[in-house]
Amino acid sequence: MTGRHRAADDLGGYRHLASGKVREIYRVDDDTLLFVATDRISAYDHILPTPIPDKGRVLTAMSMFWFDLLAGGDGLEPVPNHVVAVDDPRIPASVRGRAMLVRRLDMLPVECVARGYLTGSGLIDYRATGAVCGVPLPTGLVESSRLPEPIFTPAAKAELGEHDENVSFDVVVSMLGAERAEQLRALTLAVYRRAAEHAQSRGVILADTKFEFGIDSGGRLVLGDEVLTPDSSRYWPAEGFAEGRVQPSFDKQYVRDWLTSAESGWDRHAAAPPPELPADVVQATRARYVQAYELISGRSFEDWLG
Ligand code: Q0N
Repeated sequence: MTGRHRAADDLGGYRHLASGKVREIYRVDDDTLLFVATDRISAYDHILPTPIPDKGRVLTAMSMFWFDLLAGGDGLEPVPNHVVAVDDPRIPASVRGRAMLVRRLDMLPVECVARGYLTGSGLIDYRATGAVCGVPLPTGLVESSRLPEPIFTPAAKAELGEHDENVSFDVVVSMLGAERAEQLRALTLAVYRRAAEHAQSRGVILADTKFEFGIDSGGRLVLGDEVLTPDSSRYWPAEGFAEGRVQPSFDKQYVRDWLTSAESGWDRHAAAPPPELPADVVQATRARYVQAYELISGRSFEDWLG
């Protein structure tokens, strides 16, 4: 331990098991975990000191919309997931609406990323090598280019605070074997295509997304973590999309614009932690999360568990 992170506390008598930047996992019993989305928000690799009210509930509602759709809600092949319940007496009242009871899985140590557009670490790899995770791409692509077809760009999990490391498909084969690796690639791309098509129909581009899979007690591959949220995905407004420039983030653009404005007084390349967000930036950002959920799901956030 570096000492930069304090251990998270237990919750409602459940032992704290693991932390993400903005999520926490607790042990309920031998087979069941409590997966909690917090209101914390990250930007420029920092967790900001100001929470976004309802962010945890919106992201949980959005994950559940996608888990339900992928489980057959769209009439296509059901994709199994780890969710047991979101409305259950075992969920402490303090986290109701932003917590899921999930089945304990044997998590695979690979971040399964699908990309339909070129940006972020994909663009960096492409500029250096002409490929992303060993997948060769045509010459002449630029920031935000749509790819000829979606690609599987796995990453190996890094320690908390480090960036996951992009790896080639062959590294996944060496870690998990060819059969499991091919199954992961096929499922990741199939789920991405399904979600991107749905998002497109709602006027939103799903540029890329990251899944975590686990193996259940019957040896089946199961979707874990949260899925297709703005924290695990890049969502861009379809309106105004143009390659050749960085696209505005559907959810975090107000935060980024303010943090990089003179008004914040913050230098994102210096060591200092980011400052508290002003109330108007918090409210605009909360509204963007709610808008993204309602647009993509066609559901009203008011109807989500309160
Ligand atoms: C688990 N993590 C990943 C998000 C990322 N269903 C499960 N069964 C067993 N373990 C896990 C899950 C799930 N999901 C996944 N850690 C444990 C890391 N998390 C940490 C919290 O933030």
